[in-house]
Amino acid sequence: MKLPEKTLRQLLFEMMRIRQIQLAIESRYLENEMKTPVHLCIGQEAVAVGVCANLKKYDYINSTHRGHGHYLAKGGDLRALIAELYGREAGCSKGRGGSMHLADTTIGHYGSSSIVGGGIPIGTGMGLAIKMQKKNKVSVIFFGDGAADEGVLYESINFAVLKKLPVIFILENNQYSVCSKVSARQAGDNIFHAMPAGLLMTKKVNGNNVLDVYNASLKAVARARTGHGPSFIECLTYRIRGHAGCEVQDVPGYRPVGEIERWKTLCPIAAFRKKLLTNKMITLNEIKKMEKKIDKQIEDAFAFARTAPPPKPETLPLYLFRE
Ligand SMILES: Cc1ncc(C[n+]2csc(CCOP(=O)(O)OP(=O)(O)O)c2C)c(N)n1
Ligand SMILES: [Mg+2]
Repeated sequence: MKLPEKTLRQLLFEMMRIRQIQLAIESRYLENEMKTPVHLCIGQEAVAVGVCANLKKYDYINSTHRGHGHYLAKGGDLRALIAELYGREAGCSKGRGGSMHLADTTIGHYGSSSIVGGGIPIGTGMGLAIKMQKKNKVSVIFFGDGAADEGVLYESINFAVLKKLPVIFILENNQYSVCSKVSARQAGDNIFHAMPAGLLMTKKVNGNNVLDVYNASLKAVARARTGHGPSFIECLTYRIRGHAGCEVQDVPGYRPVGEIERWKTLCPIAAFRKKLLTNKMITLNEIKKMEKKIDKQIEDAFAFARTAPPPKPETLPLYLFRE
């Protein structure tokens, strides 16, 4: 399938934007002004971008602790993201959530969770709500390979298949759960093989190829919107940084020598950029302009967040669940 040049350039722009924002967060993280753990998605940008490019604003997503990319790709406001990291009232979760608890229901982002696998049953339930309300929406759930170790995934898949729900399960397999390699936790190389064959669309794609992710999720979205039920897409990718924090905070010794360097050569952005340049769909000058535009947005967002007021102490009891 041939995509319009505009769409291809947009995919590149979105991935570059997420990368530059991650790097900017990382470079300021040791100042210790952001009072939140951060889980960077450097190297995994193609998954968020390839999937969300097929979604409408009114579609739902549920995200994870490593969720900056999902939030931005779904159209989340950058100022509100950075303000959230700085614990400001203007943050997308009013400064109470931090990096792992981003949410903005106005763009269909129904939250990210520090509970691994936490978004899976929620997003499945949202699929049930869509079906019962006869809405033309889809519910996308992003989760990691660590969440695929949990029973809740298989219960939710069963329920989604049984009820033919418009749910799309996006497994972002970056091959590690903290320091534990996927091969030490899963019986086979392919987690998607564990899905009930023939009962839902299952696919494994190169999660570092934005077009592969885009094409697979395009099909999944079309199936979900036409009442054909759930899909499961395993996106193989790699976490370039440590589990949490910035590069210097990575724990040494749990990854084989050379593995990070090898995956750096498979960077989803560099590969796609090269493809567009080779096919004369973009020029280097245009890419430079994109970078500058993003840098400006980043400067603006950090300046905004740093000077924005924190929540007032007397408002602390607000937004808590009470019976
Ligand atoms: C239910 C639960 N179990 C364990 C943890 C501790 N924990 C936090 S992040 C993480 C790794 C999750 O790995 P994965 O789902 O692959 O996501 P990734 O960090 O690779 O993006 C674990 C085990 C948790 N937060 N919640
Ligand atoms: Mg993982």
